[in-house]
Amino acid sequence: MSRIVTVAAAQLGPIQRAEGREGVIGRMLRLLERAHQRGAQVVVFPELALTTFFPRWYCEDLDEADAWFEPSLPSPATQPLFDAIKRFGVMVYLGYAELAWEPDEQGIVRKRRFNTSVVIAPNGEIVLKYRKVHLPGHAEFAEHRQVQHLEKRYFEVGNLGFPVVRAPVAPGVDANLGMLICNDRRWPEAWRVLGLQQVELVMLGYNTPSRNQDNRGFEAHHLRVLHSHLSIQAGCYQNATFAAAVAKAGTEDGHELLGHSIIVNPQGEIIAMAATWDDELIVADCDLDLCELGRNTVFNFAKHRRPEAYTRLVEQTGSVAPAVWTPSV
Ligand code: CDV
Repeated sequence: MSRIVTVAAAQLGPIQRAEGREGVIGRMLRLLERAHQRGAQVVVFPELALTTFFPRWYCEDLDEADAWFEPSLPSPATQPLFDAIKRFGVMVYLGYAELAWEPDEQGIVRKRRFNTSVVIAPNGEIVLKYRKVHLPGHAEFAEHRQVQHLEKRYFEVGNLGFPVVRAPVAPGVDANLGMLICNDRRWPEAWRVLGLQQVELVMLGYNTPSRNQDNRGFEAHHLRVLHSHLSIQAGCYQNATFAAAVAKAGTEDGHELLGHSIIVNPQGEIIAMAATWDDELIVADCDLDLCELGRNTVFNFAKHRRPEAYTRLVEQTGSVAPAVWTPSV
């Protein structure tokens, strides 16, 4: 019997800074209802799905940014989403800004902020939580940039690793579920940690500007989508997994975010893609048994991996210049 799960990528169009949670949740509820009507059992929303992509805005005092964060889930604002999840009986990936009071590395309980995603079960319980590891951007106001990208200011590096869990996703079908958030998709190490746990469906949300905003070199506009898709397709192929990669898209607070949300199979093929920069649903049937081929052949990790040759990967962060060869005569 095949293990088919119907997956929906629920792309969101822009969320303006002035738009309140209520408006956003209303849009998400409409997408959830349509996903349910189209038979979806798993619905994936973008990174930081409840607000504008606020790391483009500088706040001197971090506490001023608290309105963009969720101190609990469900919260009064997100309760309607949890109610709809139960009503439609779907599983949901939700990206949000998490405010947590918890001990730091010194054991001191303090206010902590993470760029987080959760998988919510059809009964409303949290199945799995992930906190973004690869935080792009900078922590201080950057004069050279036209648009700020202050993720390193607003968030701490995620401290939950890259967890994978096996959970029921459809009648009679359990799946190995993992998560990434936006910039993580560009790092093969992150995918491999999921692959080493036999992940079968990677859910990931993203907010990616359609131009390189660093202003320190030229990157052609059209390469932005290529690099996003290339990373996701390679991650799926090399780890024999499906992925649903879901964008926030369109002109948000005057700045373009690329859309092009995709669902990818374990061969690395795009099997569904968004065509707009608006709220849009794409749906694909994913037969999880297709993960077996790669996992048992080319990417049979137990047979072919050589961790003893990979020590640099965990012992070194930045690259170093290689040894220099010079001709003997
Ligand atoms: N939200 C992100 O992580 N965005 C990054 C941008 C800054 C390049 C990304 O990798 O898409």
